[in-house]
Formats: sequence, structure tokens, C-alpha cells
Amino acid sequence: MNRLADGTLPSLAKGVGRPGYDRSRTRIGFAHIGVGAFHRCHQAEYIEDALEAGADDRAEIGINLRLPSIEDQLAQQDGLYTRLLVEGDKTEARVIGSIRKVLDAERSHRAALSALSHPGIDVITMTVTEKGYCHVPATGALDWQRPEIEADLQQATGRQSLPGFLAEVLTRRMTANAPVTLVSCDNIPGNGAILKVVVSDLAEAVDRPLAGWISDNVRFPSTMVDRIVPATQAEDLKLVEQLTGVVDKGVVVGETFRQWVIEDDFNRPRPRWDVAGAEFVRDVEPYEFIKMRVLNACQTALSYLGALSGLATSYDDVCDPLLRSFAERMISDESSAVLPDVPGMQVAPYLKLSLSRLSNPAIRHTNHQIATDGSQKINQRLLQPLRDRMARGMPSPLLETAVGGWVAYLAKSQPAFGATWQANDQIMPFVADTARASSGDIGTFARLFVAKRDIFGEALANDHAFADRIAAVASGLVRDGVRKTLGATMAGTGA
Ligand code: NAI
Ligand code: CS2
Repeated sequence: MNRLADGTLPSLAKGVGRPGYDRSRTRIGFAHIGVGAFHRCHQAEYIEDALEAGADDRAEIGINLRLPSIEDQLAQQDGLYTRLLVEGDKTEARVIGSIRKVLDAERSHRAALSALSHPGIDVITMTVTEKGYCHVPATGALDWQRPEIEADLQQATGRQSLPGFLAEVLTRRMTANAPVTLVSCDNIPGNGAILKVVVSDLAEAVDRPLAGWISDNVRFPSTMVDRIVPATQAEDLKLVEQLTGVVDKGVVVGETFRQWVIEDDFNRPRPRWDVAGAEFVRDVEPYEFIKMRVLNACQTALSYLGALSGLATSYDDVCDPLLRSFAERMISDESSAVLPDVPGMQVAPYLKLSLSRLSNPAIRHTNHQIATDGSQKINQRLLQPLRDRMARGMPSPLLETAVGGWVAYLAKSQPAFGATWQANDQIMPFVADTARASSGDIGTFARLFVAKRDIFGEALANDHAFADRIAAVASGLVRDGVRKTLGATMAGTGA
């Protein structure tokens, strides 16, 4: 079977979407850092739609700072790949052409730097996962203790972290007098503001004039991005081969729903992603709050409680009446009281929509994938609404149960608590030390764990009553199981 590429586009099976515009007439005006599954299923398709509509002539170059190699996936395919949308038993395959070139910075650091420094690049978007920003989750400040930041401070080129790499790019752009807009598309609240802090602080430390230039010439709009795109599985590649008739190593699979709300703060011609439904607004924060504290909060709570119940995916979780009802009540009885009123995103219908999206049986989003990097996700999804409620004197037994779920999930990855699975998070060395110090007592583990200030923040980390409640939930989940613990909590709340 042929590999997908410009030359094999005519052989694609009937019914498969493909670029209807002339790719060779586009120019590379955008760049993206972190061409993972999500970018290919979201921003790259908005760019494709704008090209298709003839509203914009800018295509993009995609660059990965870390594995997996994007060159291995897309270089031989001329940047083309299939994005498959799945809803129940319906599928819709479309070959996307908006990525014209790809580069791995680990292999070709200089080529990646020159591509991103080219004055023709107006906008650099990025999805590097929450941890890629190297910030302290509780405060948003640059984490100077991160090993990659410490290493980057020692060298002027070849920097590996996102802030370090961008500082190198911006040094070159300063020399070329080429202002640019940097758009974070990761699930972090105030992602633009956090990106600005980490890049500016690192620049200040290595080159003070650069920090001044950044402040005058670089914009950092925040964005709210949404489409559920689980990691691609081997069976997805096989299905796409059957549907398209070509081999494609860059397949991505997502749901049909998509949303993109972008702060209107560009210093170069604004992208025409609005033709594909993206909204440019003055303030993105309320949209982010709703998305992260409703959809993402449900996903996170369900991932931990679902894994602890022996379930595999968020679909399996929402099919379980107790778990579904828990997620529903956590938002409607607790988080909703501290959510803003956003036109078109009222909490009750948005919650209903979120649960119906999670009920799509064709989306196999595993609990362990969502559970990954909890230290980077918990703050915006669960802790912030919990703190907001505390500030108003409101108890939050359900949000605390979800936090206890996270603690129990991490504990159970450790030999002292059964080594039931492998958890992935940069805090695993701390988890391991805490488990050893707890001598197999889950309550002790939880109390030591929630004292971690860079995640829980000063107030929660010093709150002994909070620690006792989390310890009680985590102990219940580990000793008595999810059913009994949730049942008791929900009965106690009248839910
Ligand atoms: P993925 O695993 O397919 O891709 C991750 C990308 O980030 C890769 O290109 C990798 O090279 C890069 N990366 C990872 N760690 C990095 C680091 N420390 N520094 C620089 N680059 C790094 O993941 P996927 O699905 O593309 O998701 C990425 C992010 O996109 C998520 O963490 C989230 O913030 C955001 N997102 C994802 C959604 C989804 O449903 N998959 C939906 C909404 C947002
Ligand atoms: C998920 C998100 O992996 C996760 O943490 O909760 O990636 C989620 O699928 C997206 O935010 C949906 O837009």
C-alpha cells in the first residue's frame, strides 16, 4: 500500500476529504511547537479551514522540541495526515494539508531556530503539555529549580526547555527586528500570561536587553482550546488505512465537537481562524474557567475514581451511574457556585454537553492518560474552585473526594500500597519518598502529600483540617473501595 503524500492524494478512497486549495501557493506564515495529537486535530484544522475558504494564505511549519519525532511521522508524507472524527458508529476522514514542513529540534536545532526566526512567521502557536512551561503550578512563576531550566541558564544555544528555546528564537528575531505573537494552546488558565512570565523571566536572566525587546515586540494572547483527542492507537492506523487506502503514520482521532476562544491581542495580521468558528474576544479567562472547571474537572475526577474502580476509559466511567452522578453533582452542587456567567456557556447546559461528549463510545480516552501529570492539572480543575468556595465559607466534600481520588491513585502506584499501576508525573520521586515515609499508612501518605506547597499553595498546605479530610477520603477509597466511599459521601451531602 502507498504512503500518504502529495503524490498519492489522487489515489485516496472516495469520500475522504483532502485539500481543495493549491498547497504550493500557500506561504509559511505560522509555526507550531509540539505537533502532537491535539494540535493536528485542532489548530491545524482551523488553519486548513481558513486556507480552504481562501480567507488566509498562511500554512505552517511544525516543530517538536521533544519526542515523539514529528519528522518520522510526517516528513515523508509532505506534512499530510488524516484526522478522523468519530461519533458513535459514524466516522469522517479528512486529509489535512496545512502543515507544509516539519522539523525535530533535537535533531536539527539550528534549522528549527532559523525557521522560527524567519520574519515571514507572524504567529507561533504551541501545545507542549502543561509541564512544558516549567512553571510552579500554584503560583505561575518560572520554576528555577527545574533541571532543564538550570541547564538552559548555563548555555547560550542548544537550549532544551520551551522558555529557553523561545528565548533563543526571540534573540534572533530581535536582531532581525521581527515582532511576533506567541499563542499557548495548552490547558493552563491564563496560558498566555504564564507563557509571558516564563519566557520573560528566563530572558531577563540571560540577556536583559532581550527582555526589554520582548516586552515591546511580543504578544502573548491567552486561549481556551477544546476537542477531545485521545492518544492514537494501532487500531486507529489500521482503520484509517481501510478508509483511505493509504498508509498514514500521522493519524489523529477526535470527537466532532471543537471550540477555540482566543484573546484578541496580535501584533501581526490576525489569523482568519474565525472563518472556522474561532472566536476572538477581549477576555478569555471566563471561558477557560468554565471549560477547565467543568469538562476537564469531570475528566480528571472520573479518571482517578474510574481507575480506582478498575475501569479503563472516561466512556466506561460515565456509563457507571454512581460515577456519572458523582461528577454531575460535584459540578452542579459545588463548582458551579464559583463559576462566572459566560454568554453561551451557562454551567447547567455546558455540564450536560460535557457529559454527553464523554458518553461518545467511539472515543477511547483512557483513565491513565488523563491521570497523567495530575500535578500540572489539579490546580485549575479542582483546587481553585475548592479554594474559591473555602473563601466564601462553603464546604466542598465532593471536590475534596476527587482530590482524595488523585492522592489514592498516586499512592496505589507505589510498592507500599500495592504497585497497582504505573503513574506518570514529574512529582513521582516525591510520591515515592512520601510513600516510603508513610510505612504503608495511606492516611499518613495523604497528610504528607497535601503539605506540598508548590501544588497546594500555602493556605491549603498549612490547613490541617483539610489534610485530615483528604486523608479520610483517600483511606476510604483505598481500604473500602470507590463504591462505599462515594456512596457515603454523596449520602452525607444529600446528593
Ligand atoms: P501528545 O502527547 O500527542 O503531544 C505532546 C506534544 O508536546 C509533543 O509534540 C511533545 O513533543 C511535546 N512536549 C511534551 N513535553 C514537552 C516539554 N517538556 N517541552 C516541550 N515539548 C514537549 O499530547 P496532545 O494530545 O497533543 O496534548 C498536548 C496538550 O494539548 C495537552 O497537554 C493539553 O495541554 C492540550 N490539549 C489537549 C487536548 C486533548 O484532548 N488531547 C485537548 C485540549 C488541549
Ligand atoms: C484531558 C484533556 O488529558 C487530559 O487532561 O482532560 O486533554 C481534554 O481531553 C481536553 O482538554 C479537551 O479539550
